[in-house]
Amino acid sequence: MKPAQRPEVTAYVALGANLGDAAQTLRDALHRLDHTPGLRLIHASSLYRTAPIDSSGPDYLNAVAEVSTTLTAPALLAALQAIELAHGRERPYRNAPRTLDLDLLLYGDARIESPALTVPHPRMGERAFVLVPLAEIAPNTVSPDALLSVQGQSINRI
Ligand code: PH2
Ligand code: MG
Ligand code: MG
Repeated sequence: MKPAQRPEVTAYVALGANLGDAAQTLRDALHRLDHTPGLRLIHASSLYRTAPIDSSGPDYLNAVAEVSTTLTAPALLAALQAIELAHGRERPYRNAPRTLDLDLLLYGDARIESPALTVPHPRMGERAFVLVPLAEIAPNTVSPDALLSVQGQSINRI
């Protein structure tokens, strides 16, 4: 008998990088997302150059991807971490500069609070580098008030 097919869920993933060739890294990560079993890339935002927030090092490049997935949220998180590792991600300390960061922002309308994963992402509402690219591809998920509240943060579409 065929295993039961899980329903497709629309999820949003934030991409960030500020070490190495960040633009190439983000493009490669989008390609890997689309080639992960159980995952399809639906939309990718533009790339944005952003000043580090609570972090150090060079400016970041950030983007957001919409994916459609039959993976559970923990399996999607594991797939994101595998792509980070493939790009040589190290975690010497919190918010350290990084070759690649992939954060799960939204997973359908799920609310998840486990030791490994909180969805919606707890800090997404405070960060222009998440809200602006998310609003580009999924305007209904971001309120005008939220966008106004991050207006002072430096972000430029490239
Ligand atoms: N990620 C962080 C902390 N600070 N700042 C910018 N501009 N872009 C990021 O992706 C970023 C950050 C933690 O993941
Ligand atoms: Mg992050
Ligand atoms: Mg992360």
